[in-house]
Amino acid sequence: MYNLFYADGSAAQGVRVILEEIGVTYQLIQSTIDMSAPRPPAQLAINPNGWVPVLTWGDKGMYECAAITVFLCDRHPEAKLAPSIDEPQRSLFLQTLVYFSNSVQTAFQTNYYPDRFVDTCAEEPSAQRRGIRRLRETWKVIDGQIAENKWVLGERFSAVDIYLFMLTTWLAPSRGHPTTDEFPNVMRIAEAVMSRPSVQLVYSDWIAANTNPEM
Ligand SMILES: N[C@@H](CCC(=O)N[C@@H](CS)C(=O)NCC(=O)O)C(=O)O
Repeated sequence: MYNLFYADGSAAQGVRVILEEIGVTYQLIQSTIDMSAPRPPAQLAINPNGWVPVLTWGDKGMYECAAITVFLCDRHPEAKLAPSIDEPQRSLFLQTLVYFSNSVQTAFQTNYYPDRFVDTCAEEPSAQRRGIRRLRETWKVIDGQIAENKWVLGERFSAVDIYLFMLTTWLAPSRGHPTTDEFPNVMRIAEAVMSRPSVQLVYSDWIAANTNPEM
């Protein structure tokens, strides 16, 4: 039994999809990404940074979405969401997850949370613009890496495809972000991931708001 500190629109949604794919019992503990709202004390006890996702099981807990992803995939190998440590695609699995976490997510953060990257309010618009440019740069790298592959790892679906989908939902044209139209290989995988029942459940609100039912 897992507990997931959760907020819609956050990286906790990706972890929730993985829990659904594994088919394990879990409980959502409502948290928030609203910077002016308090976090549950039990969440802060594990992650003093205040962000989600935070996963707990028994008397243990952890944070960092990419680390949680690897942890859950390894703990539930029967779900076949990741190559095992002796399979050849393991290196690309780890490389892409860490790149998502430290490069693509940082580009998002530079745009969404510019105050974390610059010293004064006056510099924030510049950081936000750089974040948008960095989004283009990093998604382009991923698009090139995917090339003609069916999934990020080639023929095999994995948790890194779920992670990719989650990150695409944060692309906000209203903020000047690129759209997935600019990254056709990314878009192809995101659309394939979206048809999975786990994603339809967890992202039902996002899908209703962002897709055209006639398509
Ligand atoms: N590196 C962390 C970043 C998590 C993160 O930025 N979470 C955002 C939502 S996607 C959040 O909780 N923001 C509110 C806050 O930072 O207080 C991870 O990948 O888990």
